[in-house]
Amino acid sequence: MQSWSSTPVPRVAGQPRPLRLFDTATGEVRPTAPGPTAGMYVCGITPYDATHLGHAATYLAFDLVHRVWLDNGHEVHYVQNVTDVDDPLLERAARDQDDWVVLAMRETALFREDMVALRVLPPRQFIGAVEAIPEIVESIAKLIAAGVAYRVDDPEYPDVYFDKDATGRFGYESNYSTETMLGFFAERGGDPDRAGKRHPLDALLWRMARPGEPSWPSELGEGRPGWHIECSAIALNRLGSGFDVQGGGSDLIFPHHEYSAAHAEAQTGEHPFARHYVHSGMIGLDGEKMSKSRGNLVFVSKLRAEKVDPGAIRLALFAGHYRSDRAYTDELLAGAKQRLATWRRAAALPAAQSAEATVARLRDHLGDDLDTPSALAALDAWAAEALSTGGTEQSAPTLFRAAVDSLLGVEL
Ligand code: 5CA
Ligand code: ZN
Repeated sequence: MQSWSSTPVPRVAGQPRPLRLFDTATGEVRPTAPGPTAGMYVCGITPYDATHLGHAATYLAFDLVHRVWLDNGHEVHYVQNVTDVDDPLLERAARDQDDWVVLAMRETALFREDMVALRVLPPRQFIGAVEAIPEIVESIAKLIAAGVAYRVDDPEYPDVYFDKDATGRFGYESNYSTETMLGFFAERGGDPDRAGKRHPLDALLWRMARPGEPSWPSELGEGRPGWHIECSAIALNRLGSGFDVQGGGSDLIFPHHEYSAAHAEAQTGEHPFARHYVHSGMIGLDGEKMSKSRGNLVFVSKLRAEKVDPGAIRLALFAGHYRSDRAYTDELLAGAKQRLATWRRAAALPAAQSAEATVARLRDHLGDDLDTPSALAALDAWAAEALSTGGTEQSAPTLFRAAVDSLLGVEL
């Protein structure tokens, strides 16, 4: 698929700081240690509705990872998928008597526009599930050949499933108990009660064609892919085993990222699939997780139509830590607009006190598991002083502006 256009990222004077991130698998903040090229895969949208602020928060968190790595002189090989065929998309299309292909294309196009407006740096490869079907089929065939995938005993629909114990490490990514896994599996697209499975937690790899459902011919028989194998194959084929960051919202910790990793590791025999599993918290509205199924959504496109500055949307979402579940409120956005206006006034001054120590603090905070609340506070302090006592350094407002642009993606 076509990715989206990039905005330039200015170089910022001073010393970059390496990036440490919380890893779900080990439960600790650890240094990322990319080579010259850092590899990142972030799970993309299922395009049946517009991008809401929860999605935006997740892509903005990983945009900061991207930017901090760039600041450290790494190239970034960023890959993102689009789940452009899956049950929720087909269900929405059926409900609205819409063509699922057209629905997916329309919402993906809107997503790209939202990402450009929010100045999210684009993935190098933006890959749809449909276009990846041949490579997904190849992955599934390898799992069958390795004896870790099997067909359910159903003559009508002999779907292919994955033996969750294939690697002997199942559970290492989420660290959840079997009971917790079973709960999330049922809640998040799994089918614990499917007759003929060897274990309730075995996951679907290939669904044989059903009447009225889209399907593709393949060596596995006419059908369509399961969800986890999609991201597993797309990531593995572009980034290889042991890439730096596998990312997404915390609702993907289980089952999605556990199985994506297990599918890949069972094929390659290599561990780990990703060196860090990084998860952003859930954005809520009115006390509940913002989600398409609940319908309690604030869309990025709606805020854009209301002429809300995308910089204010970024700052509203950066006001809380990326890992914390947090609420979106009108007050949060109002506060972000005010902060943006103050920073703009400070950046427009002809001269100010030095910004070097502030930029160092910004880098320190971002390097420390993307601590944006502390980073924003440091920038607030500089702006307040610049606007009150000020200073005579003419390059200071320019340095401040470049650092906010490059590291936070906010244009002043
Ligand atoms: N297509 C799959 C991933 S392969 C999917 O989960 N799509 S999605 O459209 O439901 O979500 C897209 C991304 O936004 C995922 O990373 C998901 O974890 C994240 N996300 C969804 N809802 C929220 C929310 N309320 N807050 C923060 N992130 C969210
Ligand atoms: Zn995914």
